[in-house]
Formats: sequence, structure tokens, C-alpha cells
Amino acid sequence: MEVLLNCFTWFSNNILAKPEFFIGIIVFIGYALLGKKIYECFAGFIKATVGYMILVVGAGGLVTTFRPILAGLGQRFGLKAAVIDPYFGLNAVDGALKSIGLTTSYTMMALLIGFLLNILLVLFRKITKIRTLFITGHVMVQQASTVTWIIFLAFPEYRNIVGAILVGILVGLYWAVGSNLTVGPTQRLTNNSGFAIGHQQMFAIWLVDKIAPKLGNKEKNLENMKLPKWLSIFHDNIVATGTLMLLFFGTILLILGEDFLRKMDPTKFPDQLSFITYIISSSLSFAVYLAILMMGVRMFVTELTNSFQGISSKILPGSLPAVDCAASYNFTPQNAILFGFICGSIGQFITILGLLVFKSPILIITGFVPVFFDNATIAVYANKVGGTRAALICSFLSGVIQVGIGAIAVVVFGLYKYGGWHGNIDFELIWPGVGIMLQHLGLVGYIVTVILLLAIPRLQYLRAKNKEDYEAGLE
Ligand code: ASC
Repeated sequence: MEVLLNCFTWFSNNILAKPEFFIGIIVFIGYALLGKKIYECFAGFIKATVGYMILVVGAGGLVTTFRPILAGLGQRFGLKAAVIDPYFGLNAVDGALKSIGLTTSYTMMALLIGFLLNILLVLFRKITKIRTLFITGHVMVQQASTVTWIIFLAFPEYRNIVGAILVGILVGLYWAVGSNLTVGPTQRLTNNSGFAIGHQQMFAIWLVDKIAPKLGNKEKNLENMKLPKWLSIFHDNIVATGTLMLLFFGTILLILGEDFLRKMDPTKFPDQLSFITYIISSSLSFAVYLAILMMGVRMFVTELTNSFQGISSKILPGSLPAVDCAASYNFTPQNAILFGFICGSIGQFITILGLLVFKSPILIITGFVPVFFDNATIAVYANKVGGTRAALICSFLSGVIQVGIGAIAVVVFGLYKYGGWHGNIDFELIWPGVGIMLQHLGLVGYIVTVILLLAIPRLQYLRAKNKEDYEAGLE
């Protein structure tokens, strides 16, 4: 038993929570199942793993450079507030678990249970109507931690292995059902590239796909945007990203002020560097990291979608891999990503001002991961079916919701004491509701949640225009 447990822990820590290896291995197996030569399988493993590691470098660069800047806004104005960002959320949950004498070890167990449940749900897809396997490991760890706290808070009597099983079932269902909701929108966006999204805005993608067509015209999209001649330099991604971020972060850095930034960021802002150089180099580094991220995305997505046909034809029939939201950025005009980020930020900033003006006892500070990755993704999907107007409106509204409901969530889950909340849009749209239900209805609430989640893919199937397309993972 102990050996088995050690194996599970090793697998969780070294493969499941390390998506680069997990995806590399899947690619290797996929190619092997397709009958490719062993050296081709090896090449696929290396390309997918390195591609994913490049994506991690790009995403990591963005997160570590721009998270302190945004979070610094709170410090600068002396606000005591919770940062809405999954990394701050993870810290907050750690702190909260410590306060009740626990660690995150139950979370790793829940992670494995959830993943196995996702596989089972795909294997029984005839009944469950689930077609997607969530394989974005680092996000799974974050989500399993937050849900561990939600369950342990609602069920103090199950702060043990029973609780870990309850968490595992709930997150496993969320991964399977949520990613399954993104199949149609993602296949439409990517011209049937054969993957879905397994990330932190899956319900939001589904919702946006439904409402964006009503908000705009898909022909008037960011791709077809006609720019006057002098503005045509912005058709170049690097020029557009660099310039927009210079304006956007330049303003934020000016607001933060030189003295504050010198204290906050002494390594990147040493005495001999002038403020203007610091502003330009920090802002332009956004374009650098985004370019790195996109390069990694291209590499791993190509390998994964080619090789996964092996898995989906032999092991998990008709299944699709559900991957990082950044994979969708490969199938959109780059300005959709940028406008999503900027409109989402504006939505967040206005709502934060609202909290200040109305003297809300709880304040929220923008976290980089939700404000960038969620809102960019939302704009990408909205632009596809509702054009520019829908992209701008949806990402703005998402920013408003992230702060508005985020403020409620930190109270409901008592995490304001620990300074953070998960903050990604599904953790505003879905999880506070689930948490409140669990807190008030106990196990009945839990069972209702499970039933509702299980009902979603069946409803999707019932409402699908073409049942065969649904089964084939196209709709
Ligand atoms: C997240 C998270 C990240 C980023 C990354 C985007 O939710 O935790 O590090 O988004 O996955 O590519």
C-alpha cells in the first residue's frame, strides 16, 4: 500500500504537476500508437516538451515582471487588499490551511483522484458525453488547492481523506465538464485543430461564444480592421505590442512613481538607471515575453494535435486534449490578445475605483494572470463570433466581474485575511456559487452540484445540432 502511495505521490509531483513532461509523454505515446518510428516519437517528445517549457518561460516572464507592478498599485496607495490572482490565491489557501493545522498534502491526493475521474468520464463517454481530458497540470494544482479550501471550510468534519475525495470528485468533474464546454468554440476558432481548452476560463468561453454574436458582427473583427496608412505599422505584432504596452504600463509606472519603484524593484531599477530607461525596458519586455510564449505555443500545439490522434483512436476513443488557454492565441489576430488585456484592465480598474468610492470594507487589487490570460482569451473567442465590438465589451465586462464578484468571494471564503483569491473568471462565475451552496446545504448542496455538473454535457449533447459532430468532437 505504501509503495503504491509513494508511486502516486511521485506521479502527481513529477508528471501530473509538470505539464511539459506530461504533454511530452502523451506526444510520445500518441506517435507510437500511430505506428511512427521510435526516433520520430523521441523527436516529438523533445519538441513538445521544449515547446511547453518555452511557453512556461514566456508566461513566467510575463507573470513575474508584471505581477509586482500591478500588485504595487495597492501598496503605493496604502490599500490593504486581496490580490485576485491564482498564485496569490495559492498562498492564501496555504495560509488558511496552516491556520487549521493542515498542509496541502490532501490537495495532491485530490489532484490524482480528479484526473482519474476525468479519464473514467471520457472512457464512459457514451453515457457521460464527455470528450475532453484536462492536462494543464500547474493549473490543476491551483484549482485543486482552492477547492480543497472551499470543501474544508464547508465541511469541518471532513478535514481528512474523506474531504480529499470530495475535492477530487468535484475538481475532476469541473475539469471534464468545463473543458468539454470549450470543444465547439475552440474547434470553430481553430478550424478543427483537434484540441479544447483546459484552463481557468472554460465556462466563460462557453458563455462568450453564446453572447458575443449578439453583441457585434463577426465580419467586423480585429483581423479585418482597416488602419490608416501611418497606423499600418501596427499590423506588425511586435510593434503593436511594444507600443501599446509602452502607453499602458508607461502610465501605470508613472502613477507608481520613481521613488516607489526604486524601492520595490531594486534589482531591475538600480541607482544608475534613469526612470525613462526603466519604463521603456520594462514595458517593452512585455513584447519579448509574449513573443516567447507564442513560439512555445506553436511548437507544442502542433506536436500535441498531430500525435493525439494516436491516443484518441486507440486508447481514449474520440477524445481531445484540453490545454492551456494560450494555445488559442495562435489562431487569432494578435491585437485581440492586447485589446482583451487592456479592456479587462480598464474594467477591473473602474470597478476597484467603485469599491473605493463606495467605501467597500473589502478591496481588491488587480492580479496579472486573470487580467491578462482570462481577458485576452475572452477577447479571442468573442472576436471570432462577434467581432471587435463583442471582444471589447466581453473582456471589459469580465474585468468588472473579476473584481466585483472577487470581492464577494474573499468574504465568503474568509480569504481576505490571507491577502489573495484565485481570481480567474471561472472562480467568479462558478465557484463562489458552489461554495455558498455547500456552506448552506451541506452534503445536499454537494450532491446537487455533482448532479448539475453531470447534467451539463448531456444537455450540450441534447441541444447539439448535429449529434454525430458532437460525438466526433467537432461541435
Ligand atoms: C494561469 C497560470 C499561469 C498562466 C499560464 C498561461 O492560470 O497559473 O501561469 O495562466 O498558464 O499560459
